[in-house]
Amino acid sequence: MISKVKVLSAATLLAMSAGSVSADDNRYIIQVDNDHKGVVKALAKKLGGQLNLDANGFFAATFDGKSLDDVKGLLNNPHIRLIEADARRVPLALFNDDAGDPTAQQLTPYAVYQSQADQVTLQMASAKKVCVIDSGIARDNGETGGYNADFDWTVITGSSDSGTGDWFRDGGPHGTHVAGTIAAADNGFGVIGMAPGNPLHIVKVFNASGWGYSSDLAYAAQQCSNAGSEIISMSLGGGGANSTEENAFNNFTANGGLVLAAAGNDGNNVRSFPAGYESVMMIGANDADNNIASFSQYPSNTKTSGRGKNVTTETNDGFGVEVTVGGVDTLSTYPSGATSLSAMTANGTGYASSAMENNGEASGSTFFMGTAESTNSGASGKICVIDRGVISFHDKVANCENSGGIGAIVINNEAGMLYGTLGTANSTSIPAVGAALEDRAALVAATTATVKVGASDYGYMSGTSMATPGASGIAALVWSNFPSCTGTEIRDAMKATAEDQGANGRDDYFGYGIVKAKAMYDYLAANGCDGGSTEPPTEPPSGDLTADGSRGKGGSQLDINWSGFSSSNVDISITWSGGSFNDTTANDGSQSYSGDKRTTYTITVCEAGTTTCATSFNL
Ligand SMILES: [Ca+2]
Ligand SMILES: [Ca+2]
Repeated sequence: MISKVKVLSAATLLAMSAGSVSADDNRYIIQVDNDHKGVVKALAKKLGGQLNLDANGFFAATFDGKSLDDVKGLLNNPHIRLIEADARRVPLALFNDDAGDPTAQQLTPYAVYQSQADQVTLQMASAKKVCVIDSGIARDNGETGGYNADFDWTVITGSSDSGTGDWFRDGGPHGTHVAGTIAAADNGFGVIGMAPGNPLHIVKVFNASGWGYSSDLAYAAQQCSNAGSEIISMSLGGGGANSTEENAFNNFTANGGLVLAAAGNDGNNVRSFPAGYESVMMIGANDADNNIASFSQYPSNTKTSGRGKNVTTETNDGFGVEVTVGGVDTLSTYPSGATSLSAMTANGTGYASSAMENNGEASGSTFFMGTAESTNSGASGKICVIDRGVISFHDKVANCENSGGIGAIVINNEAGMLYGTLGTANSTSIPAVGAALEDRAALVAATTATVKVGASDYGYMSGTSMATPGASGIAALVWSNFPSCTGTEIRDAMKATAEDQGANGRDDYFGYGIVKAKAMYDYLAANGCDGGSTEPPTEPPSGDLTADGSRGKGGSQLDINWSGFSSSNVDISITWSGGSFNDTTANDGSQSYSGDKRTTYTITVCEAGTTTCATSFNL
């Protein structure tokens, strides 16, 4: 079949490098026919424009201090098709954490946006207590005394264990991180949980030096129940089923509760327990780009048991991963000062950064040093803004410091965040952070900046351990709005409304897909606790029509195929985080588009002019 490549319009293509839009940088896109581009460029230059980019059918230019209307007024030329603001893109991922300093502002982790938890309100009067069986929680604040202000301690209870000690002292940061993902308070700083301020019961079954046993979990389930919990969240697991343990979770579920546990982090198809019990909802992890996490275990939902002539196989959703939630580089709470984190602002706006070296905090005017291959007295007393390349990170930061610089920002020279260190022979002492290439223009243009590297109460962890409390928090959040539902009904609603990812339909990696809180809410509001007889609203129509696709040309070409359509044309709809594109084309079975290789697209093919469509798929 002949491959046709349709280039989306220039403006659409630019918009496809998805991400958040920043403040206006006085930079504009001017669409112009190529024959007259030279004339228009000359005009733009004459009127004070600085050319940023020259492309087929358009160019981009900066007009300092000019608004869009100003530029439209200035460039009044018949060969110009369109002038529009050139919005800044930060294509780090489909979903991003808020950038900033969590001691000064509240940061929303990406998984909250990805799962729509920010679109549903927790009803505290009917909140469901979540029992967190983990390594305890850090209640005391080591720095200032008093209680850790990231949590609402009036709604947190716990059970201590003679072997592991007090529930309110952390046995390693794991339990505190997990609890923050569920319920970190909405208090203006730090991070925010999926169900901020939700009641918790903490059962400490392991600590930094050891794991618990099946009997511990069976006993813990009873403690959860006795404390009035209706959800159990377990970011733990291991091999081997155990009937005492399974019975404990069966009972909890039969009494109307909901139990969730991690699929495991070995990146294989082994079934972990307790997640592998039918009564326990197994949670996998996805990343900020809607991809499955490489470590997320993917057991089949078919179980074989018995021997010889008595072999039986049984297929049940409960044996495999049921849904996923963001669990790669999850930002959450740590015990006081137990991790390190960087923060950076430029002209007062927070930008993503990575800690390179040297604890400290610096704030002042900026000085752009290029690649900083030598000292420069202009950097004295200032924050050095430095490009990656030519010499080592260490030597760049040393040249900044030896020039009198007080802090350093090293900007990547390829897409994405710069993660680096200054090496074991580090001789510098000023705080140094890495920055993303996508933020270069803003950082170079900024006149002031702050850089902070230091011990932090907030930091990152990755694992199905991070996805599980995400799912538990979302369950609590949505359930509080429909308190008469059972835990099993909440579990069913979560599956029915998850966003399908990976292979079409339920698959072993994603289960039913990525949890979407608002879709869950809408589904329960429309259909009642039992889901009613109507199809879930987000379930794509299906039939004999099929559509799929692949990526070509280094990932930037979207090759789409379909079959079973009877109309002479088909409607193709392409959506991505922050945009959409529609096209009607001949029903000849294939079509290609160019896109951005870093962006995930959802593609739907329909009979032209109808809502009869093949199941949507992602590229
Ligand atoms: Ca299960
Ligand atoms: Ca799937």
